[in-house]
Amino acid sequence: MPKVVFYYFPVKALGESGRLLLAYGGQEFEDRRIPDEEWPAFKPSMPFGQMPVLEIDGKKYAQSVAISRYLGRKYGLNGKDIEEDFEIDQNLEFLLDIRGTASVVHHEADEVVKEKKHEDYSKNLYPGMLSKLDEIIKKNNGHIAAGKLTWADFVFAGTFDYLKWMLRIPDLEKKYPSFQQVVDNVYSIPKIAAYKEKAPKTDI
Ligand SMILES: N[C@@H](CCC(=O)N[C@@H](CS)C(=O)NCC(=O)O)C(=O)O
Repeated sequence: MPKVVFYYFPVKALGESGRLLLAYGGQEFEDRRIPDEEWPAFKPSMPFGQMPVLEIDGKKYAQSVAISRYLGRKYGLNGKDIEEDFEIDQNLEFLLDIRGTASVVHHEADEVVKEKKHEDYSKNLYPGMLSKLDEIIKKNNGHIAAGKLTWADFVFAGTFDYLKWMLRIPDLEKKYPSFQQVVDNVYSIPKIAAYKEKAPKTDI
């Protein structure tokens, strides 16, 4: 059995999909949740000076989506051919576009500009993007792509609370019940339910 360590901050955010996929694969791992005050000591040892980082027998794997794609392939959660793999990547990229847009607003240093942008995007941008995502998920029977469970569903489920927080829409799943379906499809898997039960509870 390889020695596996998963390094991230004590939140779900960009790290949870990796943790969920390891749990899905039945892979035991050390869940290293590094508190902010300890981070400076770890930062230089990480491939991009950031987390999440997956370590397998001393080899480090970085970038959250690359880690999820890798684990997805390992555990048979990828597409059946390059067409399905493309669809998974394509639809996931769109989810990342939504989060990335909200993240730019979230990290805006000027509070006045930030609030103006948030108001503008909430009215003119997010509804169209979220409706499109809703349409995609409905077409895929409660999944991100390929009409079946794939690693992209784990990325969605693992980052969902973070996405809601970034968008400042705490009841997002009430507006788009299809989003909750993706989350439920992942969290109802027995190994994932068992992981959730013992994992630390965090807001995002
Ligand atoms: N593209 C990277 C982004 C990783 C990232 O932004 N990590 C943040 C936490 S969510 C981080 O490590 N921040 C600490 C730092 O940059 O020093 C990924 O998806 O893994």
